[in-house]
Amino acid sequence: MTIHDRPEAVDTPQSQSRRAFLKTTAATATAGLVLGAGAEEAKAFAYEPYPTDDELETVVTSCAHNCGSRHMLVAHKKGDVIVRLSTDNGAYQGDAYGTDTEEKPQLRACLRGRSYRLRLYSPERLLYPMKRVGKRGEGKFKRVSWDQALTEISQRMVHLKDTYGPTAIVDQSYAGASYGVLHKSDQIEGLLGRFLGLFGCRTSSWSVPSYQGTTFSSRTTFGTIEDGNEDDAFAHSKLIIMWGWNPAYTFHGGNTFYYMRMAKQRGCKFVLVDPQYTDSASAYDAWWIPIRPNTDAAMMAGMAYHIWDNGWHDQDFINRFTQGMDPGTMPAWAQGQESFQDYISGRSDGVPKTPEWAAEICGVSADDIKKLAEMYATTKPAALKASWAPGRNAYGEQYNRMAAALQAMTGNIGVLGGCAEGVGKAWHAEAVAYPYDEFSNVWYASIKSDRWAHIVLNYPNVSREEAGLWPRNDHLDGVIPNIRGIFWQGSDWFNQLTNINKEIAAIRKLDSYGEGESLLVCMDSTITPTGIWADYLLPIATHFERHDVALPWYKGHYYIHRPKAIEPMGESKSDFQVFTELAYRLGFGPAYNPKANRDYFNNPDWVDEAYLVDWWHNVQSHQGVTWSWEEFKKRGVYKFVLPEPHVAFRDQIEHGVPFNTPSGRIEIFSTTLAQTPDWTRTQYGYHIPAIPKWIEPWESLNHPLTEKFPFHMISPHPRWRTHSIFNNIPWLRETFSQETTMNASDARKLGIQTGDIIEAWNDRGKVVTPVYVTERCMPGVVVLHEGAWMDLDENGVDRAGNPDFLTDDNPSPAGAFAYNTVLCNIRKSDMSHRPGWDQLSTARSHVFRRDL
Ligand SMILES: Nc1nc2c(c(=O)[nH]1)N[C@H]1C(S)=C(S)[C@@H](COP(=O)(O)OP(=O)(O)OC[C@H]3O[C@@H](n4cnc5c(=O)[nH]c(N)nc54)[C@H](O)[C@@H]3O)O[C@H]1N2
Ligand SMILES: Nc1nc2c(c(=O)[nH]1)N[C@H]1C(S)=C(S)[C@@H](COP(=O)(O)OP(=O)(O)OC[C@H]3O[C@@H](n4cnc5c(=O)[nH]c(N)nc54)[C@H](O)[C@@H]3O)O[C@H]1N2
Ligand code: SF4
Ligand SMILES: [Mo]
Repeated sequence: MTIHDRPEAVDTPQSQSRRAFLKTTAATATAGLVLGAGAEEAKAFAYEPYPTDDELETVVTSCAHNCGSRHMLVAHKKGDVIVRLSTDNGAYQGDAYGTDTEEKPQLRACLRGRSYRLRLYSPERLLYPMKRVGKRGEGKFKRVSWDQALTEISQRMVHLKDTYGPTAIVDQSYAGASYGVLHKSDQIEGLLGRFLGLFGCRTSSWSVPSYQGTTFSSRTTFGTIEDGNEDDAFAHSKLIIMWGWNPAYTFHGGNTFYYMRMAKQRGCKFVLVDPQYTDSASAYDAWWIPIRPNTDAAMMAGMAYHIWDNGWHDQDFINRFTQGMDPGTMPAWAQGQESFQDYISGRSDGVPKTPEWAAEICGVSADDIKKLAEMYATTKPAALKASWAPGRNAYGEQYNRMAAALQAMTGNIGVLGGCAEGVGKAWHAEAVAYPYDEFSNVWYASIKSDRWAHIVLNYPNVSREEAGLWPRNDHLDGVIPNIRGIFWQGSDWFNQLTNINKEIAAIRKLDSYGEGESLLVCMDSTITPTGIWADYLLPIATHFERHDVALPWYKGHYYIHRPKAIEPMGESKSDFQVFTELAYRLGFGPAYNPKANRDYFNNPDWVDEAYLVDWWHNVQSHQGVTWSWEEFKKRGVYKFVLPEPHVAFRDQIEHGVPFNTPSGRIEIFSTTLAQTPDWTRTQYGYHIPAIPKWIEPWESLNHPLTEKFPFHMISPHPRWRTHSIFNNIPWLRETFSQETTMNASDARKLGIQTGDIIEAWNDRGKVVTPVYVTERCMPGVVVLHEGAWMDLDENGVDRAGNPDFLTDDNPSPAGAFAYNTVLCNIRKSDMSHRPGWDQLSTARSHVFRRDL
């Protein structure tokens, strides 16, 4: 039985207010018939659900999660209930209402942020600790006390560590609670890593799903991931190439779109290189160049060829700042080795990477490749913004390195209006209020994040390169972890990593070890698809219910105060409270949370405040902030005003400061890669060439496998969700739905029309969705957004349409997650799509609201 066909409606706050609404509207209608007599009733309707501002208390805070930005939310509350959310209107920093300038723009929330109240009070909200009573994945839980949950978890942890060693428990914290300074869930700086490290049992997860290939490229080429400009720099570009970038959907900064519009008004031209025509392209009237997914590095190689062929490159820049762009910039120790130009011209391998050569691979005509190359090389300054999605691919690192080579050969680095972005982290925020010390990133094994299931399934017959095992200098080097436990904190990774069916098989293997020999813990504010697979669910207070400071996401120069806007709902606690209490039970409480005592579990406020005050003092001394902590708390947001737009590598280019690479130059030819003798001894495991190269991915539209699976599926990030967060929000689901986008000619061949239900499948899994037929997606490509809450039927088909049932966990050499390297087939289906969450988990809070 599904939620939707329950005989009695479930009593949620929404349904209660709806009933109240219906009652009062009925009363109003009657009152309207007998004028005057029903005035009392009508008044009740006018005031009840919508209290006026004078009756409400206003609290400035920020939105949260791993969404591409960080905006202000203003909570208007009555008592302890948030009844309305609004956002920055220019007034909250003490400026006049409406202030919104190029130098100090408003931090206005998007549709997700504005609907946050529905997440806060959703029926999926976790209010009590829960313990699994059914099979893993079945979704059956019962309420237990905190004491019982933490006692059982700590006992099991000790047993697993004692029996299976210091690598038995995997840390799968992720970015759900990043971008706060105190209550963090990051892989390295997070609260879980320090907790498990001090406990002495931790396998960490080292690769980042977002952009591991890009990180590798940025670090290799520039020696840093801080290769980004602040958003306002875009307003100075004459040409912006959105390469696999859709800022109308996937934010990479809070005001990117605003500054790009400013560029447009000043005459900037826009290009989109993407298999789909996006809303960003339509907003800026961009020239759309549809490209076969995964073939970007080939197209870029063709552009490099054409730029050299016509002498449009910036030789002076190349000579002064790069290593290995051409034979003349090869280091003395590598004379005679292959430079980038040797490769592009074909001198080294006999294959000139001409636009014609590239056209065969990427499906873009040689003429268009030439035209774009000319535009990019001859328009100054030009921003080639090579986003992460095309790098979220097999050999994705090659695409990002190739983009960096183009940015460098045209001299667009360190220049206002240019762009060196790979990862694109810009202004440097003071990120950690909580102790970040020798205990913060202790691990006994570190694996590529999405290989945990492969390791469990094949243990102990797993090679270090299959696991992506990070090298160590002690007896644990090369030891494959015997994984027996997982902590999910701030992550819905079971739903978000690659190849979910393989993860499910891994859970079944853990089951086979017997009750008590494995442990799955999920800490979250809502019941999630991952939580469904856990043994214990620990309810976590949201950022409205604990004290913190919000950080900008990659771009932006401001801090937003996050007071405790309301008391924690139900029995929820912050992650920090839970880990501290567990640490006390395991014997290292004071070391874990040095400012606290054990009372922290019940009274966290003064400790949190003490950490935040220390952090603010740091900010004051490092960043020239003049406000006191009290002033910051009063005003709610501190916006820095920079003397000029922040442009990455300006100092290197204008003042000769060396790049942070071994040679001090932009390394197109990488010193480190050229000098790596044995790749199997690195975390990467496989050979990576010293210069960027086109390498055929293991699945693409050029592959013979298209006989069986003729469509290439890409899975971008949705506008109406932050990954999986907000999937359960009715308002947002009304604006967009989970659907597969496909080209009209493909649909015609398959007899499919918009609104039909289709199934998409490959050897790894099958999903069901409605279809949207359009010319905005190129033939052969289908688009399905990531983050749908999986919903398996009895045959193992995902009726919700989560693309990670089709993705592959194969490791790309530099660690890129190959989310967009997927072939599949499509057909019309008579199975139903289940966009909501049909599976009734007994951990959903409304079950308890009703029963208690
Ligand atoms: N097919 C496909 N899959 C993808 C991608 C893709 O492009 N295609 N993209 C990948 C990328 S780039 C990413 S970053 C990942 C994201 O993967 P995840 O990080 O797993 O995704 P989220 O849905 O953001 O999950 C974060 C979870 O943290 C919880 N949370 C939020 N705040 C807190 C808190 O304070 N404490 C605790 N304990 N929990 C909290 C949220 O409720 C949510 O369940 O997805 C990846 N998956
Ligand atoms: N609304 C929203 N914003 C977000 C997030 C979110 O979940 N929701 N997540 C945030 C996070 S954690 C991340 S990592 C970033 C991700 O940011 P991005 O990686 O930039 O975003 P995506 O949405 O994955 O993809 C952007 C575009 O790349 C195209 N694309 C896909 N594959 C290819 C390819 O092979 N070649 C080319 N040329 N184009 C391709 C897609 O069609 C899409 O239009 O977004 C952040 N912003
Ligand atoms: S972009 Fe992110 S921080 Fe901003 S309002 Fe939307 S969800 Fe919230
Ligand atoms: Mo990401």
